[in-house]
Amino acid sequence: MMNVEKIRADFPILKRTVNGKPLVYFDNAATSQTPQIVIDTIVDYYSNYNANIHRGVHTLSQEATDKYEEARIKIQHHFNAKNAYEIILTSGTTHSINMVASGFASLLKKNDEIIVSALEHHSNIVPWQMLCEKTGAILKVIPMLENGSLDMKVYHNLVNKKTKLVFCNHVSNALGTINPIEEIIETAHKFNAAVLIDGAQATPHIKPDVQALNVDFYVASAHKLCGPTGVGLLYGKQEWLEKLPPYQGGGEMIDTVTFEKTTYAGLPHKFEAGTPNICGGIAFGAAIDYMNSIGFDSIAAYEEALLKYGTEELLKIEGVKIFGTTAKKTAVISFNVGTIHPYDIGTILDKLGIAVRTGHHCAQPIMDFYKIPGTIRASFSFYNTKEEIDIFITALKRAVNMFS
Ligand code: C6P
Repeated sequence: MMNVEKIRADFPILKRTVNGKPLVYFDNAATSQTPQIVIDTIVDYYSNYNANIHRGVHTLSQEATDKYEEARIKIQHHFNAKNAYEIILTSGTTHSINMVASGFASLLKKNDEIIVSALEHHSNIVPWQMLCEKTGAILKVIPMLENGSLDMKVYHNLVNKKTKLVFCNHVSNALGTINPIEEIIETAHKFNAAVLIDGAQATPHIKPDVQALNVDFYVASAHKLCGPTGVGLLYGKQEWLEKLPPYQGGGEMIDTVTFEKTTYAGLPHKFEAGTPNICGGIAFGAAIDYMNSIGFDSIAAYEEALLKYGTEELLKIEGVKIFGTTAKKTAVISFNVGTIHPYDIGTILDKLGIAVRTGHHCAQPIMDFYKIPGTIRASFSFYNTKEEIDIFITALKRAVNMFS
């Protein structure tokens, strides 16, 4: 059993007020809050061993390098990657996807096919459209169904021997749907297509095992799982990372440089040009330790109870329509109330101390599917409580009354 009061005490921000009311933070899918141990790790880095890594023989540089590489190993173990050098530290999910998309420009030819799901964040759509413009490859879409799941029958018909790559999120940010990524990966592999899974919304709730999934690329951002912003990972199978060309040229990604020819460093450095977010990487490791100290089974069970309670209470309010109603979903509730604009409700909730996200959630194709401008999205974390849901429901009723 999780001791939520004890966990809440780890997060200094949860003690603050907003507009004179205790903060109720239900915007965890946008970014999670930061526990003291991660804040302390950041302070410790800048107070005691701030230095550039892989470059110096001096003590501070050695200490920073050791901590950074220790973080990479923590991340490797967390995702169960076979090798630490298959973990590329990036600035986040968006950066990781762009790295792979840019690399595939040299592997695709005209009329090759790549497949995207209808449930994607813009980060997992736009880089691929740019890739298609460059290469003449064709983008195919797995459609979605009314309940927010993917139409897997269509997927099975879309994959064929022209398919080179399939990319899909593990969990939809706008709806919370957990996608059948095992089936997506297995089917793609029958046709030798590579698969990239966007784990930005799954990693706060689920511990992915990249070897068991047999996935080719898995990407995520630290800031969604109690780490800092500006850091994330690209996991890639060794054979794929070796096939892809470097994303950027610069310091630390080379083996030798002359004006005639440059040879590149091995993995992971080939993809880590320039000074990385050293402190961020180390703090990412601390965040993973923190999440594991709570335990992903406990997190999933607790958040499921919050989701169930929140959904039941919300549906008692007249006019509420929830988008994304699959049985397998994370603790995200995307909804509207009658014809009230989501932004209007979000603004009033903020006046009452409650943080939710409103709008299209960087997933406009999903909003177009439902023919709505956007939704109100309440996304829960393991440090939220049923009491906070009660406060949210009372506030929402007040907001709705103001508009009816
Ligand atoms: N979604 C949300 O409120 P970055 O910004 O690179 O850390 O993550 C981008 C991203 C990619 N894929 C998915 C599924 C995501 O949810 C996100 C970020 C936030 O839903 C901010 S837009």
